[in-house]
Amino acid sequence: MIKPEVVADHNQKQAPTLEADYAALGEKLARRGVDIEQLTRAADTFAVALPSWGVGTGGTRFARFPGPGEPRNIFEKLDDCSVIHQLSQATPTVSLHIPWDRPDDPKALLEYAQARNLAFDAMNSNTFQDQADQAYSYKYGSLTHTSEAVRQQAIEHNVEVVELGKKLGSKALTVWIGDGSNFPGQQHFRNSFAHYLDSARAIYDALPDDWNMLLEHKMFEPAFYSTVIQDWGSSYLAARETGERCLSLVDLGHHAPNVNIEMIVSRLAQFGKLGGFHFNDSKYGDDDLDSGSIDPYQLFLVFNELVDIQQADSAFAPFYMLDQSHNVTDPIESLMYSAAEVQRAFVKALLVDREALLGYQNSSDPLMAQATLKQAFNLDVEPVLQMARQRAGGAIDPIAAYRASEYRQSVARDRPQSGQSGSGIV
Ligand code: PSV
Ligand code: MN
Ligand code: MN
Repeated sequence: MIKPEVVADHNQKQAPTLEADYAALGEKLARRGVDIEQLTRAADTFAVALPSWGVGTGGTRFARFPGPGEPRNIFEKLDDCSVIHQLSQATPTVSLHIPWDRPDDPKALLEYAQARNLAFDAMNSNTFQDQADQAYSYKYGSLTHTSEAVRQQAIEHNVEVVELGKKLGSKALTVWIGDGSNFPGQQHFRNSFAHYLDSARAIYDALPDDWNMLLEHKMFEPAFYSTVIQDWGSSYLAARETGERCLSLVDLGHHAPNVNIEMIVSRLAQFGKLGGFHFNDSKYGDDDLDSGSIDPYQLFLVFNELVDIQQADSAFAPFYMLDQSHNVTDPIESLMYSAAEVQRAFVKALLVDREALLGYQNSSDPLMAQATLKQAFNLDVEPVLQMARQRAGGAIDPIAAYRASEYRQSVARDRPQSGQSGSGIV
């Protein structure tokens, strides 16, 4: 972790400006009847999981350009995650991907994480790649393959991931499969979905009572003609058929351009089936860009729905994770930046005057309805985020503190540059 003196020194230099900005924003909010202290406390409750694979440099299907000091194993990934949480104070958990992160000794891994103030979030299974020593290939599918033996192998992998997650204190399994087809006629749509339902049920049966199973849909890629779980409709149907604790997970990059994702959020939640999120941003497809980097207003509109649901149902607590791929930035910086962007969208959504909004909706005043949303979105809540971080022991400006710490340069001395790590094209 970064030396506490480095963070303290950074905060001390930034504190006078923050105090002034916080006081000014407090006055402004007070005029709107909002208590800034309450808002800062709410900001402090926000948490989003880190993807273990996100701390390595990703790549495209054309190339990967490894950065200095990339983590070589899950322990070094946790070291980087702990720095992100130390400075951002918004990322207390890590989501593992198996087999990429399979530990030899789960107990040792848990202790290592705990010593760094980290816990484990949802576990991710992987049947979109062949693994060393497996009997059958997933080239033509996994949980939906025409062969029962291949399906069984994929089911058993998921069950193994659940068993591992139990030892690590996780409470959810996220299932994303790449199964689909590249040519019309290649796959029987009904049969493959029926296989999916059977496989999902078999996995669900192995789930502990206090676990959730999260089904992640994605429109295309790696399959370019049809994908078995391609949209929220297929995801919803599968979750509904599988069981009560089986829910849909929305990855922001997994939809067709211009799709109204906030409305999907609302629909799934209305029927009790919204279980989780993968945050990122995109311009064309599953670009896995940093959250809020392309369309922060969409992120805000998604949180506007989430906050609306949360206020109606206090038990609503979806699993949140960042799912990004960093090709040209330092992954630690990108993840800290993204965590703050998602937190910012959450805080702004809390500022929406819901009573006024409902009034404008009921009186058919579209201009004022959208102006009510914009009033919250346009407010700069940076001092609230900074104050929440500082009070929790993090850095007022995480990127500046990280650069001042020279953490990257220091780990680069111990970790030789490699072309191996990173998740590649997914
Ligand atoms: C697939 O595109 C995905 O969004 C799934 O969540 C995978 O687990 C992840 O990306 C791998 O990077
Ligand atoms: Mn995802
Ligand atoms: Mn994705």
